[in-house]
Amino acid sequence: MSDLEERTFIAIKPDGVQRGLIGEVIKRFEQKGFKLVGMKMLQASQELLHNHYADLSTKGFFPSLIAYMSSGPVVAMVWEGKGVVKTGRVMLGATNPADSAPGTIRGDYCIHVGKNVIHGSDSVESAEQEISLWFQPSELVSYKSCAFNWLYE
Ligand code: DAT
Ligand code: MG
Repeated sequence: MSDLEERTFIAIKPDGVQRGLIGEVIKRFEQKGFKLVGMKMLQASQELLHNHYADLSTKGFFPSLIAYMSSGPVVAMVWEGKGVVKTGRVMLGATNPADSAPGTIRGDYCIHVGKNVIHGSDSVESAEQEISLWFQPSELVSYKSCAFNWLYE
């Protein structure tokens, strides 16, 4: 797979949806130059969230994290492009908004780690796992068959 086809899983959390930040998040990734290859709005099930955050299951904040993530609909997305996993994390900002730089999504739009607006995969491996957890292959598009050349290819 070409490095131009790297993919990451991004999810706008329930607080981001409630605060009207869907368009702002999409705008930032789109204008950066990444390609949207999958998107859906859903109310995440307990099972899905337990799988998604399995590595945090022993943390004290795990129950409140699951309750928060299931408190309303989320927007699940897959974005594609060179370095999208790492750059996506930079665009999100640090996990704790107290440490997130201004100009990042978390730095600009939140103040509490328990309501930090957005999720992004932290490695290529976890991105692949999260994408397969949240999406069926048929829900993702490919730009390969397009009759035009993408700007950066
Ligand atoms: P990230 O979302 O930046 O990958 P993570 O994977 O360590 O961070 O944690 C997942 C989410 O869990 C995070 O976005 C918010 C919540 N969380 C992390 N640490 C927390 C803490 N100390 N208290 C409350 N919630 C926390
Ligand atoms: Mg994480």
